[in-house]
Amino acid sequence: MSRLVVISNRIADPRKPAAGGLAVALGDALNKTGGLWFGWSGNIAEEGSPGEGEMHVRQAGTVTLATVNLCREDHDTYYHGYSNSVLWPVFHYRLDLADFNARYIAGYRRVNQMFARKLLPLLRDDDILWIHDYHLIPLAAELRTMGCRQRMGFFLHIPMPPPLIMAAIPQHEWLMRSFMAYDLVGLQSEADVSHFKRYVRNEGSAEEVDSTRVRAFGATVAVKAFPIGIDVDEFSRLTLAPEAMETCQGMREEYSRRRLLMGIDRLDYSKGIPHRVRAFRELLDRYPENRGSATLIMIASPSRDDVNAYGDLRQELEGLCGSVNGDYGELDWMPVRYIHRMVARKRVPGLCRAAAVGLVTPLRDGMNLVAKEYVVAQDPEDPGVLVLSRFAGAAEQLKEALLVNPYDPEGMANCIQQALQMPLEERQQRHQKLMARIREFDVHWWRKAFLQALNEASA
Ligand code: GDG
Repeated sequence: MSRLVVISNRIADPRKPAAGGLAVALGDALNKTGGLWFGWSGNIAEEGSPGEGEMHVRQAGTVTLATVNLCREDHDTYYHGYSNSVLWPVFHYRLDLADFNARYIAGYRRVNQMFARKLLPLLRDDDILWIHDYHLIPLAAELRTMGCRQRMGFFLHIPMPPPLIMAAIPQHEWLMRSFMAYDLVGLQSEADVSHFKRYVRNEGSAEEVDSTRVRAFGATVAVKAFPIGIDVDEFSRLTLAPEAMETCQGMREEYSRRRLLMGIDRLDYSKGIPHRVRAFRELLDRYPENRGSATLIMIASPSRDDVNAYGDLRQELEGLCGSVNGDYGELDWMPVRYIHRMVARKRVPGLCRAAAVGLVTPLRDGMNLVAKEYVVAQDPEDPGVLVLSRFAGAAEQLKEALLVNPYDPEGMANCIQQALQMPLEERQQRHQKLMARIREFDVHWWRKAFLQALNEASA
């Protein structure tokens, strides 16, 4: 069996419980092949020079973890700059938030070249490389230039934008050509696949070789949707563990006279958090029977605080929550509970289970794992209702959720009202169907399907 090499911006020790579903799934695959995981250490070396990072290699069971430090300039341009101030906003359709600073692309290329240089001596001839996410799009092309002939697959965790949005990035053609150095490009949804194919058709005169492979810019690549899943068994276990049960019980007691609605996200402008508060306000306005009862718990964990757009978002959200509480709150009822802190992973399923409505309303999202976690955490006898944005990749799979348009506060308020009033039998039926699909397409399915397609693509 070939050795698996995973490359991602950040790595996690797959043996640690805090690692999360993705790290565990990748860890399982790496363990089977005695694999290598390569990425940034998370450390910034204040003394280092651009394009030069010290590498550390250590063993975690059968898996080798290799990490590279970044100097301040590389961190600011590659990570904060091009990855999070160009690719993240544009791929989420937020051209207004993109900062096309010329320093950023130089840093992005420099770090990808450095990663390729550091990784190359660690590789064996029959390794299979699986590269993750928008930070590392050109890595395969850099490795190929250095003579690397191993099989290489790429998975994009965020959405692929339509061609005309992609074209706003000054280096769009270079970026899209970089994808062609892979044997397989995996995307989250069919919509993403169609955007990719439209781009290469329009800009690269692509020919379709078969249903998955396209030939463009002088190369052939397989492009396919692999909607990422969660580790259903692990999340179910977490849901029934004492910490989650206590959290759920505690919430139910504290809010015994209320109906709970819940949202949990990283505080990111793609997640539509202010839109959710506006829709909740609309709910209280249109359906006054919810006043004194409906309570929105919003956990928005801190994220990328030092990028400007995130500070603005935080202020907007604080203002919105304050105004709903000020306008509608009573001495014994606070409509919105907003928590800008990370909640312990063990408590997340308990929060989900206590909520009658799960609000997952991103403006654009590659997949959104919270939608799947919310469903898995429910009591099948008395499940809550998932209200899901049609702009989340998850909406392609989770048709039995109530699908909403987060830009339409009235429509969203009507859907939330429908969720709050949904009869038990309908809730159970929807939950059963959602659960079956989430279970079938879990994170292990995702990993196996991708690796099998990569084997086939490069056969
Ligand atoms: C990218 C893509 C795609 C959130 N707050 C807390 C917390 N979380 C956990 C959730 C969930 C995870 O973080 C978030 O996953 P998402 O999928 O929603 O979002 P991104 O971080 O944006 O991830 C996304 C994903 O990659 C995978 O491909 O689905 O579209 O953007 O697991 O539960 N966990 C804890 N405390 C919190 O406060 N412990």
